[in-house]
Amino acid sequence: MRQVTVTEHLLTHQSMSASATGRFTSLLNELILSAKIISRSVNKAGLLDVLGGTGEVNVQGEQVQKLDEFANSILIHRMKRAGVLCAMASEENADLIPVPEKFQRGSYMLVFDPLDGSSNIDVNINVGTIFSILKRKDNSDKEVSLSEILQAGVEQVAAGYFLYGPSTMMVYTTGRGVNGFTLDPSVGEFLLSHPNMRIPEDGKIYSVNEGNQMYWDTPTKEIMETFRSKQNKLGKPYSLRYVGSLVADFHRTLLYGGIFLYPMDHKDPNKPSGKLRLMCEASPLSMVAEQAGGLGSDGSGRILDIKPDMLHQRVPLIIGSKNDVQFCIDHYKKAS
Ligand code: AHM
Ligand code: MG
Repeated sequence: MRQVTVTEHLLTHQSMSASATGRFTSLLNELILSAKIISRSVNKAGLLDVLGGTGEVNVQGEQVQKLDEFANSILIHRMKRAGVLCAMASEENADLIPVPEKFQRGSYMLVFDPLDGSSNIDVNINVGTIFSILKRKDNSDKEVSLSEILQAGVEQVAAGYFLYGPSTMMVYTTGRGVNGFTLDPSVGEFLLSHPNMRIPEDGKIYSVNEGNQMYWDTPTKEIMETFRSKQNKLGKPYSLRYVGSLVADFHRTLLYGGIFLYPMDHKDPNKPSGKLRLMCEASPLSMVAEQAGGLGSDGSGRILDIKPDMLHQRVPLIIGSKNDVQFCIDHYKKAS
């Protein structure tokens, strides 16, 4: 069977678009190269001096892992030079990352989580890179302002992730379905392995950090109780799977169906909130979910409709099979 590389797939896809300029392909190609470099280091993590923390705490108040820092610097270094971006934002950086004037600039903006799930890296569990691609609304030469990147997820031009697991995979969408590619390390190419991915409409798996139960509100507790009892559509408990790496938990949900939840909690009693970040985690994965026939919600509406007020805004995230997510939305509505 003839195998299609991600570049071939991109070019075929792009030639179908009247506004194609090749710039988007350049962007994705540079992103793919960055991911290959990150993948190489993740695969050898136990052999290189890259395990453990740097001793620093990032803008999210979390320990920075050495591989977090490595992945972040690779992405910033390469993507600045791609010639197609005007700004970036990373989960690891407090502020917008402008593309300096000395580099060629374009109108795309890239938001990313360089190494999602990195607290798992020392125990050799899957991690990933999540990306969201936006476009600047006006074509001015002025420096990009923060408000220009604070766009709702519905405005994303493309979104997806790289999963560094037993195989390295790239899953992405440009708004015309979702395709998955697997890195063949012997040829160094991502090959189309999962064309036109679809999330089953119903699932049998729920995925949540059950250890947070005491911090949930009543409707959230009731939702989880439904999944783990006979009160659900299966008439028996759902299976529980929780890796603690969003990309890995999402990827399983995309393939097998079911639901992933990181609901709002009251860990900080003065400030109930979700944990996951809207712009670099929830929005890109919700675009993938919707394009695969699933849903991404904060419990009341579509994640993709939320316009961020801040770069590092956090949201509750309920994502996966359409009917499972809808059940949660309906339950929250009934309870309100
Ligand atoms: P991060 O590794 O980019 O900081 O992401 C946060 C991670 C997600 O990958 C995962 O879904 C979640 O945090 C797990 O959180 P918890 O340990 O609270 O269950
Ligand atoms: Mg993350």
